[in-house]
Amino acid sequence: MTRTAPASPINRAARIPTKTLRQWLRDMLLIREFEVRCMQAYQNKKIGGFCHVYIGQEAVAVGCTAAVRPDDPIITAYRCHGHALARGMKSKYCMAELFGRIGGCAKGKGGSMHMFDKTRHFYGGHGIVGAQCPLGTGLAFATKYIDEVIEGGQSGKVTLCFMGDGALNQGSFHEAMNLAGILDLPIIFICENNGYSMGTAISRGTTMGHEITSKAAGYGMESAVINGMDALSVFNGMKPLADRCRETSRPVFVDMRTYRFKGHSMSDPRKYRTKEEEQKHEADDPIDRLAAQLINDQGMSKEEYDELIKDVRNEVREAMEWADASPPPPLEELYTDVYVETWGPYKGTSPPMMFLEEQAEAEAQKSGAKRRP
Ligand SMILES: Cc1ncc(C[n+]2csc(CCOP(=O)(O)OP(=O)(O)O)c2C)c(N)n1
Ligand SMILES: [Mg+2]
Repeated sequence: MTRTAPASPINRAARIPTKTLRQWLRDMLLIREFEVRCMQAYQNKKIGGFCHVYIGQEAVAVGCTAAVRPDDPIITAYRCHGHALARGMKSKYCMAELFGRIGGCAKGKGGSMHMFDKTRHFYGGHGIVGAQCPLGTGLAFATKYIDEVIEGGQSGKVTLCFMGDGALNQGSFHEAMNLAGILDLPIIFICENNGYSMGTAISRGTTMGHEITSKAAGYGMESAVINGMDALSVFNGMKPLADRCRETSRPVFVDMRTYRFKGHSMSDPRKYRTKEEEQKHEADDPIDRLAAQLINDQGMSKEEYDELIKDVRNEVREAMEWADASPPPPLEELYTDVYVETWGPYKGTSPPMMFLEEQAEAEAQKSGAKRRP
């Protein structure tokens, strides 16, 4: 399956500070390195269950996250390591979750498909195709309700709800789109359109697969097509949509054109597409593209680029060592965090180490700042 994504406008990098672009490049390199090591760890049986890597789609999570505020909620499907890292989850907690260890963000009980970081307003990681669409709609409803009804002000947050193109045919997607439209909810549905739902090409499984923004028209919703293989196009396309969504509290749908370089999951022989097709897309690597922009237009040296690569390699190596040293969850954990024990806000039985460590770090920083004259 070969499709053409919209061309990227030439060098709009100038408007974005070099420091920011370099951070995006680091984030994308980190995701790539993380996923490559994750595939190796899976083959070495360090990771069990299902595992879906994000290689090729890095520009989407990084560019979209950069277009919103850190406290705007994000929710996604099961291909979720990249989004968690882009939102700022430390790689060691993400890797420990994949390893099924107690140090993981969900105490090792969620695994690859269930990354979650409430402190960073990252609400998963969901394994059921399309399940996150109504949940994302609920998040948008909650922020609007808090802002307008409880605080008595104006709705001021934007929820990003990512999904794969396979979700387009789920009832939950359409119910969510309808509700978001009728209730004027501040949510952006981002369809990471990589052209395949497992081994089914979009043209074979989805009506109007060549123009999926037509789905939004039925719900009276603004929509856009964005080149997801270019971080700058993602940011420049998403930023005005997010700003407008925040201001007007009207939902948006985005056809984010992208491509996954690897199989659907670790056990996919990719017989449904040709080597030539894969090579064509791999030649349009979003990381190479941003690196070239930084080197050619923003004065980044080859040495600086190599340094970034070295830096993320070290970080992921340390994350793997940390994850490996973390013990498996004790048996009693089987019975916790399953049902609410009492009515009221659910607090969980014991917060994950990630939450406790980061809370302690934040408190130490606060008291350190107070002590300084
Ligand atoms: C309701 C439901 N049906 C079927 C599955 C099995 N399944 C897992 S992933 C997948 C394909 C989803 O493809 P897409 O949404 O395009 O996401 P991508 O893998 O391309 O990121 C299917 C059918 C599931 N998890 N949930
Ligand atoms: Mg897909």
